[in-house]
Amino acid sequence: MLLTCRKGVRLPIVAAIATLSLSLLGVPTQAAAAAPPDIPLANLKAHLAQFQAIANANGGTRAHGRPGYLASANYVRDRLNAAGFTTTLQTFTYNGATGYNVIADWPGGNPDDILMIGAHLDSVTAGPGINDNGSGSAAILEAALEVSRQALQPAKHLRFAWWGAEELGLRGSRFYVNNLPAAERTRIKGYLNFDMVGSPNAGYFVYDGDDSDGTGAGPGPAGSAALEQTIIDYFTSIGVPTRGTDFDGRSDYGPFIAVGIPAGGTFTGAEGIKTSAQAALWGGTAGQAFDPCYHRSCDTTANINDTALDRNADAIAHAVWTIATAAPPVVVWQDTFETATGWTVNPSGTDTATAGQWERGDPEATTSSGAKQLGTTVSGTNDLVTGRPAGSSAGTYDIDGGVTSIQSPPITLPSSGPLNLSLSWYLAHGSNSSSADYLRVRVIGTTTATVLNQTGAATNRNGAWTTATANLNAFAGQTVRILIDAADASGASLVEAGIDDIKIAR
Ligand code: PHI
Ligand code: ZN
Ligand code: CA
Repeated sequence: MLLTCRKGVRLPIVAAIATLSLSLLGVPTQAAAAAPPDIPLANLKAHLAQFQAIANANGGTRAHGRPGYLASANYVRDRLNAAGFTTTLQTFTYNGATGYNVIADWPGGNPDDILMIGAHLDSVTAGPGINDNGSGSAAILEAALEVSRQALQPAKHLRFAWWGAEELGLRGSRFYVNNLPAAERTRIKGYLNFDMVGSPNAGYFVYDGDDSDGTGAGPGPAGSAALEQTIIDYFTSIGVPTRGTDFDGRSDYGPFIAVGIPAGGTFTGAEGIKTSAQAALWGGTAGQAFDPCYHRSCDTTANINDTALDRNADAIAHAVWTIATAAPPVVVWQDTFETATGWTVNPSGTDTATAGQWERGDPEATTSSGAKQLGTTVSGTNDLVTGRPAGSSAGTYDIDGGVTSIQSPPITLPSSGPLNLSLSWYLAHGSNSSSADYLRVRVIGTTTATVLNQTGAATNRNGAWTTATANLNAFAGQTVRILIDAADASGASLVEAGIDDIKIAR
């Protein structure tokens, strides 16, 4: 346990003067104590004892619709209010009973860049639910209280949530996500979920957001892999091996990934049986469930592996501090195509297209067996498009006769990374297309990187904006150009393409 002082950190004199002068300039300074904290196990266990006492006083359960649930919600909310959080008790109805979500916002941070952390607070009716999910509830509560103790000023806005009625089908988290206004939904850039993190016969599972295991459900929304890696990094740092657990939506992150919000989390196992390989990896008992009291009356304070609970709480703190206090990416270069920035059509002079050449403008929509050229852009009014007008039919201003290309102005990249390019694109074609047709985006410096290479096919493909990303670290310090080309080759086909919002961020 790290017992060094958190608030009264003694800064070296030079750092102290630098900090002082920054504060005199009105520049917000982040206390040097932003290192992820070590969450005290005793605090976690005190919360679990309170959840147990609440169950004991309310018929042995903290289930949806029972008084022990609302008492649990009030316990959590009172502590957050006392710590300076702005809390809301969101109500919903399920199965004829009122359910409650406790939502707690930490004031400050970028309101357009929200990190959410959640856990379900309800138990099943059969028992007090101390591992499922007093453990996750206590762990995120203690992380929130530590944010307050440190007076953390993260770059991101932090929002913690305790969900009701998870055990009846993710009811509280579904209600929350489905009732978020669309604008608010897009501000939530990540969601971390903790459901069962103190299983007595614990495994150390991290949600397989990148589907590197290749089992069950596929990968989560873009960004889930990075959340997974941040959590794995912590366990690696303490020498605890982890394994993936399928990202199948069997807990409150399900509604988040369903609307495209990246998610991550940990899990120490439920009714599944620990294999001998897993017992060799982590200790514990092979041939026995990770939690033999899963959904039973014996899921009490005696049903907790202290080491697992402590490690997971520290992993949560590590993830929250790392993600929320990371310096926001700086845009190195971007083009939204709203104004002319010096792109050159046919830069090599070898283009063969006879129609549908790249141009910047306000695109007109065409349809032919579905959307082809899109009349919508990703931002603003203009994009880069192959033949801006609609013409009298979809085939009028599509690409014809060969290749059309367009090249960006020179872009000077900073000498160190990380450098990440993102862009939006679509390729649309009719069933008369073939693999000879394509849309390609390359970055050209001393070497060439292919960002996108989408070929056609003899099927109908409708236009739909999609994002592509590429790492440009290899080009750090170089002056590069982006070259975009598209082709209707090898026989006339209906081919349309568009590009918008190219961004390089560090
Ligand atoms: N949500 C289940 C248990 C569970 C937790 C399953 C986490 C998978 C994962 I990952 C329950 O509350 O019973
Ligand atoms: Zn459960
Ligand atoms: Ca999977």
